[in-house]
Amino acid sequence: MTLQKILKSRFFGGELVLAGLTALAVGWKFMTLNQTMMKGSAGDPLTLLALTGTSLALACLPLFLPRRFRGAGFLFVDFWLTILVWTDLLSLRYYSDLFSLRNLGLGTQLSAVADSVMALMEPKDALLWLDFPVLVLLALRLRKRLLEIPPLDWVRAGAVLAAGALFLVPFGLRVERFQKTCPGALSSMWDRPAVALSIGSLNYHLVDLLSLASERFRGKGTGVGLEEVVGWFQERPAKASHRYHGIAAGKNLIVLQVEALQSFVLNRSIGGVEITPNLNRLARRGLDFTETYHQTAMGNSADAEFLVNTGLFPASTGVAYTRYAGNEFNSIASALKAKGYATLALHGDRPGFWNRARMYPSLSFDRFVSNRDFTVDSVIGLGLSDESFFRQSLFILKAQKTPFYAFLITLSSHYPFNMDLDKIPDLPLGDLAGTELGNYLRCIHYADRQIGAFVAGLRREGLLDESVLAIYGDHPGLTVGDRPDLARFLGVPDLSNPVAWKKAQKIPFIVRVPRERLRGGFSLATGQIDIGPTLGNLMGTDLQTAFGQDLLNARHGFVVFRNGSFLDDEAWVLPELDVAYNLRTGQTQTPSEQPDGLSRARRKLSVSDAILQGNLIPELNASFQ
Ligand code: GP9
Ligand code: MN
Repeated sequence: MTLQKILKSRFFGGELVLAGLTALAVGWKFMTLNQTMMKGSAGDPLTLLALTGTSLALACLPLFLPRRFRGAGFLFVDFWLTILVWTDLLSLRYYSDLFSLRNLGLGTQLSAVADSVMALMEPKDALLWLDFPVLVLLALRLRKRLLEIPPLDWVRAGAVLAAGALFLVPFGLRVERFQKTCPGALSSMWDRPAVALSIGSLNYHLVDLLSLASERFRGKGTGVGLEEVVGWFQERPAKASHRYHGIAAGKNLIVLQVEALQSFVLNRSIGGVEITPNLNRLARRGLDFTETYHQTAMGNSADAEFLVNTGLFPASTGVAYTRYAGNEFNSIASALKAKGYATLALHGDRPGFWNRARMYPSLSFDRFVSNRDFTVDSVIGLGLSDESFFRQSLFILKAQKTPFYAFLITLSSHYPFNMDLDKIPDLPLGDLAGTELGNYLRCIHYADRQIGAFVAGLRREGLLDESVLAIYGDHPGLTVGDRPDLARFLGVPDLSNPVAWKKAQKIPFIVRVPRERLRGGFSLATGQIDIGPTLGNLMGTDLQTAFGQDLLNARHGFVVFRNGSFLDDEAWVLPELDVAYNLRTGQTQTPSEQPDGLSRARRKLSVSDAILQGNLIPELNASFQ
């Protein structure tokens, strides 16, 4: 049958050809997008099939329209999907990231980006629109043949629906396979390009749309309204004292978030070599919070940043950085900005990772120095080596208008700790050589050395005593598989007792106050959520909507974890398991010994969730006035 005949045949009316062409055009564009991100990424047969299937399913949608609108329907589908591909391309050029519907609400940031959009366009982008003249011609032709097109009847609609569902089968299979190989990646969306490379860029957008739609459908479920949120803050007990308030007011604030830094490495040696001599010195001469626990959930590094900078809990599902970048926040940066500080975040990875490029403006960072801005002269693992990162960051801070708040996030000590081992110095690891723990110790030793060089640089430039320097670990790096090696290293029989393992996962939190005016060890239970209020106190600001406490003016520690468990200075309670542990002995005790803690913990989480889900910070701020 010739094309002419096909076009003329009644059943295969031109509309099916048009649907096929639309699918072909759309599929080709998204495949090109995949190829742009990484050559060969659309080569996996199932990914290819899933991409084609989804394109066909979307191209079927106009067939449900009344016949006079169908031609326009195909153009509509092709037009918006082409816009989507183009937005992705521009977003990749600007953020090294893909577009997400979740970032649609970031109107405030649009003006900043708008100027660059024109600059980001490239002549070859015109190729994306090459199919349009052909489709327009065919659509017009279809319109002329209106009467020959079958009207939308139930049988026909059913057939189209069945075909569409069939086309989506490879999508379902691909997503299922991805979820098995990379659990949690779809709900946290920490690296959108990585997801799109695996399942296909068009399918990534479909997942993005479906997850957003299902959240909206399920609604905002905390059951806690604004009045209750305001009430919770009003009823909050006042601080016990105001010691050291504003002791570093007007000074710079430099916060270092160190990748996978755990506290067991401090004050330990291996083969006669001190693992973290620089952190040890800082801890000795500064404020050292020795009982600090990470509170991160699905968002790892991003959750740590979020906890510290906003004093809110991580999102109950998904990740605050990728889900709520459109919200308004009170943060360390917003509080200091109000006092005339310049605010900047520095990190040697792609700006789109963890949605940072979108989240930082919402956290009131004026500037984000990413691998786009650094000279990427040496790479370890995921990005710029810590050595180069600190060397260049020092240079940037030196030129920075003061006072400033600089938030630095390191990268080289990232799991699995073996990515570029030849680039970092060895340690006399003995029988730990080649193990994950051994590699971890090497990475941490390397990170410590770079921190030492950075601190020496700050001193040389006259910045050290003009700044508060805070350092903490974002989350543990070692896994359960490392337990036997770690027990041997620590010289304990085993770490299978939950309390022993919980403690082995503690992170450091160290603060150096200008001229080392404050020193001391603090053993109250500390969480990352306490870091913002504690630094705020030293800087003379108040983070009114933070859930943590200023540790310099607190009598007792209280740390709530995202899963609803919590600990104080005595016990660790896991309500879901109906068990509690004495933190000193590791023995179990009944959770009912902590009745207040349980309701306090629940309340904190639900009020924080209500703020996040309802974007309540503006109303809360108004209520404080
Ligand atoms: C990526 C880095 C690592 O930029 O922050 O993130 P993580 O995998 O630890 O969340
Ligand atoms: Mn991390």
